[in-house]
Amino acid sequence: MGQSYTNVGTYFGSVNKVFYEGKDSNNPLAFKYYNPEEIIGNKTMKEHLRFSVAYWHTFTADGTDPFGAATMQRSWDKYQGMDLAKVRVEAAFELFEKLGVPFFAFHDRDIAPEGNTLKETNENLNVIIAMIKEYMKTSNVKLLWNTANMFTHPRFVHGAATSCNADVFAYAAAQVKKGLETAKELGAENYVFWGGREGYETLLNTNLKLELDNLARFMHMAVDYAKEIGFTGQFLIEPKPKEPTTHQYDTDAATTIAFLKQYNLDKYFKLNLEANHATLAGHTFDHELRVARVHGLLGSVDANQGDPLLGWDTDEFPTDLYSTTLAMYEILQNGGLGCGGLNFDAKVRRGSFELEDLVYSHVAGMDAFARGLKVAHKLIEDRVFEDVIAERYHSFTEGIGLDIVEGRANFHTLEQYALNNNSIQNKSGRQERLKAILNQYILEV
Ligand code: XUL
Ligand code: CO
Repeated sequence: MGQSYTNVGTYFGSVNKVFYEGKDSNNPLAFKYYNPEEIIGNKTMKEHLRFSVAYWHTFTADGTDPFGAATMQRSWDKYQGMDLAKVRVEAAFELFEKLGVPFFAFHDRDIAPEGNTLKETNENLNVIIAMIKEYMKTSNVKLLWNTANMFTHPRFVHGAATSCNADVFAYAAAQVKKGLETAKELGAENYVFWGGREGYETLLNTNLKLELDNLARFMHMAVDYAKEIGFTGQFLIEPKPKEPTTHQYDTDAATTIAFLKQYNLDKYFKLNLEANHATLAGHTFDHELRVARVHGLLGSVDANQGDPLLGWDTDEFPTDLYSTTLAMYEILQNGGLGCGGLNFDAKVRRGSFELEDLVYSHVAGMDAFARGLKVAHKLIEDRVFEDVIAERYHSFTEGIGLDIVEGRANFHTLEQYALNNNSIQNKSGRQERLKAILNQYILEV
């Protein structure tokens, strides 16, 4: 095990391992709904939910915002550079263990600082990757995914794979090459692309066609290199409509699916869908999950929520039971997330600066999804919406509807039918009634 900088196991001070105590517990450091071994349907809660801690928000972020300085108080604050990077690994594995989460996720630059050259940067990474690998041997925690941060450094000012500068494209390729080697080395279950700066500000200086073609070329190169080194994890792409660029190329699930299909990438990629990105795109989270699901491309989830009063990506911990229930409904209908998981791409608020808040926030998110899982499972078991939907589309199971569905109808036959049919009758969609039933389930299951 790597060098210990303080006493391993004490970064979170008095916080002990978090256990399930049930809904009547007053213990803020206990799960009220997440009972990892409880069987729901055919799997345990732990297997269904596949929780992951995001390294960047939890161990790297300091609470800086566009208006103010860092606020976070962290027991690893006093270190710098590579020492800080090493201490963060120790703190990270302590928290994973205390929360009992099976996964974590990181960007390359979260775990190790950049050096003066790419070579130095990769050497820094190698040290930390080796340390993480040692820790993974003695813990039950696996890497859900890693990714490359190609948005923070000024070299990415015009993008990475969609930069107007071929030197930047080459640098980004080298960075993802290293990322895939890291994924292979640490046994990552997925590799994520979030197009941080892959978009544009104005068409007045942008060759949109070349940028999209280059983005696809870049992803094909990644797929080829993964094959070459034998990395068999799932490739994921994470849609987001705006922020940091005005027009992000991977705006939402539908746009991203069209891109993947246009460039023959859909057999290699699935989607990693984030709740706050969905709402920024003007969609609900469950809409994005449904769109990906019906295309067979639902891969993984960045579990968080936005603030409806703010128009930016606040990455709050998910506590909205409506959203977690409807998300779990889509995930269960998808037959689970396969090798994906629920990654808390979420940060404590700037005012929640104490170390314990990192634990409270994860407990809140895990409980909200556990409850969502239970409610969604019961809704499906009772066929609450399935029967309503089957009845609503009944007209497509017989007569002219069946002809349409089975490809026997055309504009001639349909015109003939319409001319002879003088009594179109619609039925109520019963939206409010259904929402009341959903409330009953959320409150009573
Ligand atoms: C940014 C975001 C990223 C990705 C990984 O909004 O969600 O953290 O999840 O790069
Ligand atoms: Co995300």
